[in-house]
Amino acid sequence: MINETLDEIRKKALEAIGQASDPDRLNDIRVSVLGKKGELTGILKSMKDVAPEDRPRIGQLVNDTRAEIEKVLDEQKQKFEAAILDAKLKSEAIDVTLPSKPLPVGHKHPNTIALEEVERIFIGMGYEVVGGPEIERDYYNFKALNIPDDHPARDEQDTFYISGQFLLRTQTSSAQVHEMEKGKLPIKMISPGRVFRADEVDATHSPSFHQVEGLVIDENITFADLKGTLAEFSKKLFGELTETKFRPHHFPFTEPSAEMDVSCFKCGGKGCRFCKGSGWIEILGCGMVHPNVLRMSGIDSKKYKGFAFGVGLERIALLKYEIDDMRLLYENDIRFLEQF
Ligand code: 2U9
Repeated sequence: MINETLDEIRKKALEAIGQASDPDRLNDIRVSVLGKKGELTGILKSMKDVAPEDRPRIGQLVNDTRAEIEKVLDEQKQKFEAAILDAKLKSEAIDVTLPSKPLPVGHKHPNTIALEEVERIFIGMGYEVVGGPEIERDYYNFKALNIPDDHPARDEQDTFYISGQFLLRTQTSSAQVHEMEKGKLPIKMISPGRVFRADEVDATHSPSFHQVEGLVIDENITFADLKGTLAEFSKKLFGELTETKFRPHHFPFTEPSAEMDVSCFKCGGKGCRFCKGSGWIEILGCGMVHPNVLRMSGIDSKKYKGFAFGVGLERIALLKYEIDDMRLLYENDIRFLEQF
């Protein structure tokens, strides 16, 4: 009788194990068959009804059945665990031979693109790129550049004064004065950098913008060197067909001084909306370095001559990329910057 019941329990348990679809179900079977209140445990409890001489044999039978069910349960559990591990490994597998996902790459600011272009052109002509401090002494920003104490450019409205003799430079010429003071000649340099002027913000003005200034000092430098250099620069920047025109002007630090126009690179000089019908576009200021400027930095103005020029970097960027409002260059709207 017990034999048959045991056989029944064994068959039922093995069948249930064979049909179990996950480890939880296996656990339920373990509890219902082998647990404290399980079917097999129930048999052990009813051993008291078995004749004493039969007990060892029945006991052995129960233990064998238990061992067999446990063994099948364990095997099945291991199969499930192996399958789960296998699925996990498959889902986490990385194919290292796949090409990488493209990472979003930033864009250069139009000012940076324009600066790199200008630097490339002058480096190609043998110029050195020299930086300088944005906070300057009054002397380097004004006096050494032949801008006397009562000159309108010193007006509080134009210059951010810090304290005492210190101010935010209004032009990068100050960096060139430092270079001249070193006493190493000849000089052939450009000095790009940020400058500051107490201007209201509008489409063409900002209290902080960038300049690239150039300075060449050597024996026998003439206005022809200046014209040739800047004509070549213009062709490289705006195209080989670009023509240049010099108009007389005045700067305290150069004598004679001029402003340079380039033929409109949109219409080729015929006149269009871009050049406001004139065929010319104003690009930069320039001139022969004033003898006072050379002398103040300890350079023999009889022996040495120089030419200098200054260009607004934002102006170049606005023209080259046909941007009609300078404020766009400072807002750093990614949708704007992505176009360049
Ligand atoms: C030294 C001597 C002379 C630099 C020069 C200009 C003319 C000029 C403007 C361009 C647009 C300023 O940014 S802007 O508003 N600059 O017109 N700059 S000559 O002359 C120098 C520089 C250094 C020692």
